[in-house]
Amino acid sequence: MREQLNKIRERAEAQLASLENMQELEDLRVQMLGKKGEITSILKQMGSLSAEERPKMGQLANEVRQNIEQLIKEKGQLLKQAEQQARLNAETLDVTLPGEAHAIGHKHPLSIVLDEVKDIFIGMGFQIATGPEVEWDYYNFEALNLPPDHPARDTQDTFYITEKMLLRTQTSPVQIRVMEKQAPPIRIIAPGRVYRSDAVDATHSPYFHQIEGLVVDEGITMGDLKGNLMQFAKRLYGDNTQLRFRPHHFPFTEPSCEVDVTCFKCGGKGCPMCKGEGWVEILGGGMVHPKVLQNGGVDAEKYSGYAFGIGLERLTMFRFNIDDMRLLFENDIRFLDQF
Ligand code: 2NL
Repeated sequence: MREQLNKIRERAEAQLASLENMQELEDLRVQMLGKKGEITSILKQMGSLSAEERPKMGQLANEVRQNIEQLIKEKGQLLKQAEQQARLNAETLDVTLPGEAHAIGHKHPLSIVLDEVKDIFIGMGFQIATGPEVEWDYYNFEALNLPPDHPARDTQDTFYITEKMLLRTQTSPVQIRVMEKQAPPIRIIAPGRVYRSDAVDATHSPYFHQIEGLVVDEGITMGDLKGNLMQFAKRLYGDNTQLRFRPHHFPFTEPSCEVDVTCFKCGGKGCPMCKGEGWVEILGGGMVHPKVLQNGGVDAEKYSGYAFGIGLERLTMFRFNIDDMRLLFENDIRFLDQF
């Protein structure tokens, strides 16, 4: 029995030396020390020993068991360390490698200029109003005093959905809707996309953006229009900017005007940008026609108002020196990355 025990110990030592992982180690533990293990089966034979031999064998068996337990524990620690080291080697991270560059988007030039325009008008007490792009003929034309035979109403110029429904050609319908809902004082700008049946070229597109403004209150005059727009132009183009008002005609304003700013390229001396004029046109406006006020439910005896319309594409092209409007809609990343 002594010999058997020593053999077991030797075999355990030999197997431990060639073990390679925790699972094999656990298998060995069960085989040696488990309930049906080799040590246990030796202990079961103890009954056949003499009373003298029994405690000696018992002691030896315990020694061998403790010995093997100790060896398994040590081997276990070694294996654990080796496994950890192997994991560390496999998961090595080179922090000096260049990172993956993520391109972050940025505002479209139209949005850059629109946000600036909004900021300026918000600073003067205006609110931003929006409305549907698919509009009733009533809000787009009729309420704005556009007679049935007006050229803008021609199917050649406007995208009709049905006889009474169309893609808005201006953002004025938003302002009619605001007048219907809200009593004066009204101070709003209505920015948004509008549609005209135009062929694409360097200065035309079937869709573009308008920023319309509307102020309605008691005692509003052309002086308010001039003062507010002067303030706007100076904020947008600098304090030296001057405005020139030219008489014009719109069906929805009376009197009406077109407004030029001193050419920001040459400062007014005359250059190719302003075609030698020293001035470039940036907007149209005027005093809201009394019929239009009434169509919006506003008492034209008590209140008066001014309105204006600005083309966002034109403003943006001036601002960034862009000579072809198509660039603003083609979404060529080589162009957009410059802003
Ligand atoms: C342009 C400039 C303009 C308006 C828009 C307007 C809106 C209401 C009442 C009266 Cl609700 N007018 N908008 C006025 C003048 C000019 O846009 O060149 N349009 C063709």
